[in-house]
Amino acid sequence: MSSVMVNGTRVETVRGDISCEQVDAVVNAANRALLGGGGVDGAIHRGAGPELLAECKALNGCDTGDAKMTRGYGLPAKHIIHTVGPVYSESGPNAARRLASCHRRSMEIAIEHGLKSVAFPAISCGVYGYPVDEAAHVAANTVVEFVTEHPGLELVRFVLFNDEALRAFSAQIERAAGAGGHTP
Ligand code: AR6
Repeated sequence: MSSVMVNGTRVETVRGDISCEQVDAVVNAANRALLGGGGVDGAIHRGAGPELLAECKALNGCDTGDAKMTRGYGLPAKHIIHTVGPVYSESGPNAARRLASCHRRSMEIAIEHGLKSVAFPAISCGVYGYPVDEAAHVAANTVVEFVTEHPGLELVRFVLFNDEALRAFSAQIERAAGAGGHTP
């Protein structure tokens, strides 16, 4: 677990199930169809209920690296920002750029809608096969850079499912915050 302040935004890591997070928006690690799946996507659809699938059907899918928002329905979170991470083995040199784009687009949408708190899972680190240390490096750099340039978010929380991911994301956030952030 770690917590740093960067330009007025708290950036933190916790261990847990993202579908239980009480924040303005949880980010879903979805696929391009946006019609549900396993892992984070399964937990979010189960928690939100069938109305979520109905809203997702009207979105006409989502490109890799982009994001689209829905209501949270039965989740404690008010909104869900669905993003599509890269499949690591298919993305070659584009993997990091696409993963960074997922994080950036999700935070842009949150700010556009006046949201203050966003929770991310370890996008692409499950079925999509992104090595967790590499993904943590990209996610931490992208979030720290984004909040340094865009004030408005009060909280960006990474919700990790296991100790390996928690350790990797905590270390990378502390490193990325480095000169810019401070530990309270
Ligand atoms: N809360 C937080 N983290 C979780 C949870 C949870 N409830 N469940 C799993 N994780 P994944 P991806 C962790 O596979 O790699 C789906 O079928 C998990 O341990 O959910 O982006 C979609 O429909 C891993 O570290 O997402 C897509 O088809 C991380 O979250 C595809 O999988 C991401 O694992 C997306 O694959």
